[in-house]
Amino acid sequence: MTNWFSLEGKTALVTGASYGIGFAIASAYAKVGATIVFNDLKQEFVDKGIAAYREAGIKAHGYVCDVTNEEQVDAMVKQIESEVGVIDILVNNAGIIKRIPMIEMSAAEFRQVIDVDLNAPFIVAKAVIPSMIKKGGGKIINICSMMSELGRETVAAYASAKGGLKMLTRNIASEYGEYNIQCNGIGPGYIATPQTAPLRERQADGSRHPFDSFIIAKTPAARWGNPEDLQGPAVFLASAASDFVNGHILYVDGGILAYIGKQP
Ligand code: NAP
Ligand code: GCO
Repeated sequence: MTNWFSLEGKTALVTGASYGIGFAIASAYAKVGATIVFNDLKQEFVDKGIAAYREAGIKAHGYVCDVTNEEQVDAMVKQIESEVGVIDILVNNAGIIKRIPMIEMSAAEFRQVIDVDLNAPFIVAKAVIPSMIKKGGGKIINICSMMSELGRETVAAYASAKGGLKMLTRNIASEYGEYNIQCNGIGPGYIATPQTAPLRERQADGSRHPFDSFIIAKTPAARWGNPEDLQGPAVFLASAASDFVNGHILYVDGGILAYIGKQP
């Protein structure tokens, strides 16, 4: 019986994976046989990440790289190819958010979010695709968002980037599908990580943050997601099980996008 979900012999680069969603996805890949490579902005975080992977029994390769910097990305990919091997699986996970009302947001702040959340996935995918073509194929998984489909107050830049990332995903699928490259997205719902910590902080009186209560009412699963909830879908999209899935955004959201929300 073919093990559809094995990543034995594959090298996976997960960007921004010292912790959070990226760490969970990379850890799952290691459990099904992949060699793990990740990057972060600072050596301190790379070192912490390597230690965290080691604690989980995983030997990870870590590199310092700002994914918005094309020169650094090209150099990192070349270094990975010579030190570890050709990248078979790319997860464009690194991302930032700035929650600022649009008319109070500077153009520089808007550009910074677009740079990390949209330009960088383009830069990194562009760097890895040529070797994937030479090798006969590969998998690219872009971490999209509920905001690839929905807007909300204060996240104009983030939603614009994640909406663009959905279409970049579809375009890479369209342009490189003939080279046996599958490019898909994962659209996580609201996941408990450092990025969403401000939305879950307890109030002074110990009560739930209003947004915390809102998300629970909007989610059929009636809970926030955990990074581990994304591991199975991420393995599916990185494995042979999804070789005919291309240009698809897989929403892992507990049902938010299907649900009008619980009556108050
Ligand atoms: P997180 O906890 O904020 O972690 C983001 C990671 O990206 C950090 O390791 C960060 O490194 C790294 N990073 C940021 N800018 C970078 C750059 N220029 N170069 C290299 N690395 C960079 O975020 P998360 O919650 O795990 O989210 C991961 C991805 O999932 C993001 O794309 C996010 O938009 C998306 N997402 C999150 C949720 C959620 O509810 N949490 C839901 C949907 C989608 P530093 O630590 O050095 O800053
Ligand atoms: C926010 C949250 C969301 C999540 C995620 C939802 O401020 O609304 O940060 O954007 O991070 O993207 O899918």
